[in-house]
Amino acid sequence: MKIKPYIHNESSLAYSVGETLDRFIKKKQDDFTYASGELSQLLRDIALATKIVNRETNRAGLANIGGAFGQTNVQGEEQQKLDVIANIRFTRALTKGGEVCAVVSEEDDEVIDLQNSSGKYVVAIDPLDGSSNIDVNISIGTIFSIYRRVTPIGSPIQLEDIMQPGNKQVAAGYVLYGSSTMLVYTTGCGVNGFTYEQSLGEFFLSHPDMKAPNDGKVFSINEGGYNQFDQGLKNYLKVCKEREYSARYIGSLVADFHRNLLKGGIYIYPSNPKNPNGKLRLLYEANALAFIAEQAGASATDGENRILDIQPTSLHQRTPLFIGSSVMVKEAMSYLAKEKV
Ligand code: P6P
Repeated sequence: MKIKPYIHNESSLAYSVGETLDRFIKKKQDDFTYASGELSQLLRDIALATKIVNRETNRAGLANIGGAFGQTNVQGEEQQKLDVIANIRFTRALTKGGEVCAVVSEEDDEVIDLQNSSGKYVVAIDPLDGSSNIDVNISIGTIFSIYRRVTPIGSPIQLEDIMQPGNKQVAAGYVLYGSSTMLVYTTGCGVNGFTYEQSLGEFFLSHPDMKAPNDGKVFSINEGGYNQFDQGLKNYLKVCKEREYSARYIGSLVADFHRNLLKGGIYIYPSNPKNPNGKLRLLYEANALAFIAEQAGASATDGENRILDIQPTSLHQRTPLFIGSSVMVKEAMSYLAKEKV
C-alpha cells in the first residue's frame, strides 16, 4: 500500500475558501488549555442565530416582517417587528445551546432566566440595534457581551451575575448587517472579523487581528442636538471642522463604529437635557463595543471615565459614549475637561 503526504497547494483550479468561524473558534479554544469548549459552543450558538436574523433582515420587505410591531420596549422606543423576531431568535438559540443561564436584552424589561442553572455564562444583547433603519434599507446591527456568572453554578442566578462591569467580559462582539454581513468579536486576545458567505451559509475570516488607527479624520455625532451640547463638546467639534474632518453619521451605531474602527474616527453620543445619561445602554451596547475598541487599540469613555470600569447600577442604564481612535477620544475629553475647571 502506498501512502503519500498530503501537500496543500493553492491551485487556481480550486482556490482555498479560507478559514471558517467554526474552525477559528476551535483553533483559538485549543490555545486555552483550560478551555472546556462551552464558550466556543456559545459563540457558535450566537453565530447560528446571526445567520437566521441575517436571512430575515434581508427579506423583511418581502416577508411582511418590516415595519413597527405595535408596541414600545422598556426604553420607550417603538419596537420594529424585526426587533421582536431577532430577540426571539437569539434567546431561543442561547436557550437551546445550553451554555447560558441568563440573558439581558434591550427588548425585555427584566432579566430572562433561561432556567438553566448549570449554564456558566450570562449574555447581554441588543438583538437589533438601529432597527428604525430597516425600512429604509440602512445597515443595522447586533451587539453582545458575554460574562461568566459569579454565583455558584447550579444555584439560582443573582443580580450580581448580571450587574458586572465591562472589564469582566469574557467575550464581546457585533454583527453588521450591511452591504455584506460581518461578525466581529473578541475573547480578550485581539479582534477578528468574519464575512458571511450566503451561498455556503458560513462566516469566513476576512479581517484577522483588526487594529484601529490611533488617530482619524472622521467624527460621528448627531448635531441636531448641537444647541444642548456642553461647551467643551462644541469646542471640540469646532476644532474638527477647522481641520476639515469629515462628518459621517449613519444613525446606526454598529455601522458608524465599524467604519471608525477600520478607518479611524470617533463616535460620540453625549448626554443632553432629554437624555441626561445619553441614549446608549451600558450593559448591551457600550460595554461590548468598548471591549472590542480597546482590544483593537482604540478607546471608549463616557467623557470622563473608561466605559469598562463603570459599575452598572440598573439593567437598562444609559451612558454617554465617546468611542474610537484613542488620540481623538483623548483630545475630545481634554476639551470637555477644560470647560469643567
Ligand atoms: P439618534 C439607534 O437607535 C441608536 O441606538 C444607534 O444605533 C444610533 O447611533 C443612535 O441610536 C441614533 O440616535 O438620536 O441620533 O437618532
